[in-house]
Order: sequence, then C-alpha cells, then structure tokens
Amino acid sequence: MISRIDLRGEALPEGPALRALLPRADFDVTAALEKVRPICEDVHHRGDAALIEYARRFDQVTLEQVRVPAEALAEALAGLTDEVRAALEESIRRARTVHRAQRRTPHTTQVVPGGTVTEKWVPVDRVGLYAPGGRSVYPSSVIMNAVPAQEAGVPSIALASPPQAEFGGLPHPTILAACALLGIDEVYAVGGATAVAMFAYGTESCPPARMVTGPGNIWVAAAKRYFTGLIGIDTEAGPTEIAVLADDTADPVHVAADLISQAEHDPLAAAVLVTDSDALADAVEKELAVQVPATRHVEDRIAPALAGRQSALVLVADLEDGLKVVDAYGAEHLEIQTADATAVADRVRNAGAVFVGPWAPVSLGDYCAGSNHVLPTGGCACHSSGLSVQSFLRGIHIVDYSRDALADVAHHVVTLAEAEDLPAHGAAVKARFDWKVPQQ
Ligand code: HSO
Ligand code: ZN
Repeated sequence: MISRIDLRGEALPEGPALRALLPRADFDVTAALEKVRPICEDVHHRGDAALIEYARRFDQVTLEQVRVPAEALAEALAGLTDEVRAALEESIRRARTVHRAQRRTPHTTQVVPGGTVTEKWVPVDRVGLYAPGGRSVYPSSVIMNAVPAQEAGVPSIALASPPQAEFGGLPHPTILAACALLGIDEVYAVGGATAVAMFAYGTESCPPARMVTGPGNIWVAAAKRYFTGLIGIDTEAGPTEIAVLADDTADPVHVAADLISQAEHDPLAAAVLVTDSDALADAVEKELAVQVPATRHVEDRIAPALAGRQSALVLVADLEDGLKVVDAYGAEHLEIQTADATAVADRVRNAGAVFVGPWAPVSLGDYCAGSNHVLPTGGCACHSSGLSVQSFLRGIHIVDYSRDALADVAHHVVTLAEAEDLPAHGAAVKARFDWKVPQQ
C-alpha cells in the first residue's frame, strides 16, 4: 500500500542528490499556464460577461450577477449549527491571538548623527481571497487567509469562491457563513483561474486587488503564476504534505492516523514517515492497513495518496540522518514524534510548520492551534514561509539625512558612483554642495 525507501546503506548524499531520493508528487504548473492564459485574457477584455460565461461552462450555473447579495451571507450564517459556529469562532479567536502578535511596529535606526532610516509597515490596499469549492470546501481556509489580512490592517478584503449548482449558484453556504463570521461582506461567486483574473484585472462588479491569496487547484496555481509581477500572491499551493520524523517511542496508531489525515485531502497528497526504527515502520504499516479501510474517503483519495510515488516510509540509520532527510524534503507539515521532541524540533531548518510531540497533530494546526495552515508545499519551505500578517505588509524605508550627515558621506557616494560608471549619481550629491559637476 505504501512504499519503503531504505537510506541506511552508505552515507547520505547531500543537497539535490538527497532530494532526488525522496518522494514528491508531480504538479506541473507550467503546462497548466498555457491553458489559463486565454481565460485570464478573456476576463480582462470582457469582464463580468466572461465570468458569467465561464460559470456556465465550468460550474454549470447560470449567474445573473457575480456579487453575492448580503442576504445570502446572513442566511448562511443563520443556517450554521451551533457546534460548527462555536468551532469556527474558536478557530478565529485562536488565529487572531497568534496573528495579532505578528503585527509590526515602525523602527527607526540612527545610522549617524543626523541620519536615520525608519522602516514603516503599510498593509496592501486591497486583497482578494480565494476559497475553493468542490472537493475542498474549507471554511477553515477562509479563516486562515482572512485573519492575517485583517490583523495586518488591509482596508479592503474581498473573497471569491465557485458558484455551486446545488446551492442556487451561490458559493457553498459554510464558506459564506465563515465570511459572515469574519465580517467579510464583499463576496463573489467566481471560481478557479477566472477568480484570480477578476481580482488581478478588475471587472465592472469587482475593483482590482493588489494581491490574491488562498489555496486552489492547479488552475488557480497557474493563474497566480500568470499574474505574478502584476499582483502579489501568497504561494502556488500544491498538494498537501505531511512528514513525520519518529523514533521507537512514537505511537504507531497516532503516526498512522496523522499520515492518513493529510492523505485525506487529495489523491496527490503526500504522507512520508522518516524513522530509524524498523519496528515502528512495520507497526505503522500494519496500522495503516487497519485504519485506512475505516475512513470515508478511501477509494478516491486516501488509498491513491498513500500508494502514490509521493508517499513512503523512509528508513534512516539514526535521527541525525532523519533530520537531514526532513530538511532536504522541506515538508509543508512536519511532525516530530521522538524522545525529546522539543530539542529535535529546534534543529529543523526546513518546514512550513513543525508539530512537536505526541499532542500536536497536524489537524490541530489545520483548525484550532492558532497557527496558520496556508503553508509552502513542494519543497518551497526551503525558501518561503506560510501566510502571516507579514505577507500582507510592505516595509517602506524612510531615509532622512541632514545636510551635515550627507556632507559627511558624500565622497563615498561619489566614489561608488564613479566606480559603477554612473557619474550622474555622484553629480546629484555634488550639486548640493557646489561641487563642480563634470560636463561631458
Ligand atoms: N491541511 C490543509 C488545510 C486544511 N485542512 C483545511 C483541513 N482543512 C493544508 O495545510
Ligand atoms: Zn488538512
């Protein structure tokens, strides 16, 4: 059901050679890019009419307008059960606690007497959030995108989610209810690449946004790549991944349950156990055989995800090698289930989020830890972070020098300008001090 990779033979290779030995799903955004390009350009030229046409074609829904009326949001909120409402509210509360602490304050550095550089933090003016439909109706993802944007102080936040035929052409009611709980009242029934294009270019109904965040399928990822440079994006969000670094102190029942929990997202989801214990690997494999058939999404997602080339039980000589392996992999989610898990977790360099010890399963982080669940996938954790308040802020340097402070450093500026063959740069400083500006 799940393959094994044994890395206990010779010394572990380094860098790309080690990465090449580790499993990973194919997620070819480049190929999808060619297909989304004409759709995005059509939205650019025809605006709402194109959105309505694509809703008919892709979602089998005839829309009269793309904006979701306020009454639909109120109705969706009223339709939530008390339990779901309380759980969403708790998730929002915890996410707010963590993200509020990420707010940035301006900082002024006195470089020299009379010369300061201040870094101030300014939120993006307007953000478009995307919430997928279909198999992935996740109100929790609405929370994970909206809360950091709100805590960053983004003044205008809109959300798009695909229209659903079974809900009269509106997005899924739990998505609408989550928006209502979060105070987001600008919602569009627009899905996939067309939603990203709507936010990037703007249409008659929807003013353009400066940034688009939120998970989605390969078409959403491709549209985000298409618009990179025109707008800000979070990440391209590939299939979910969980890696577990465990030794023989780990409970195989928990490890198997956690691997299955993320395999539940997608047939391309990755579940990887890295362990120095044959006994644990055997026990986890047995547990998978017991637990998988008892889950709801066996055939369509969990079984193919675990059997796919992206998932594996990886055997290593010791935890030192285990750390090298998980760092080379750079998982979206990494659980550490070892003796002294805190010390081991402390040494991890590459992961979207780290879950320490037996009481911090990834699904806690998916919903209610307070941490963000929009995290880098596909090895991007080696260079990028998950969504946070910082994602929605721009740091602007404010340079303030007095005459004396500029005079003091002027000769260095002029020298460097000459060294770069940019004499006009130097002249801009000389002009302020009656230096002779060279005429050429
Ligand atoms: N594990 C997913 C997020 C999610 N889980 C949403 C449940 N709902 C990617 O981090
Ligand atoms: Zn999840």
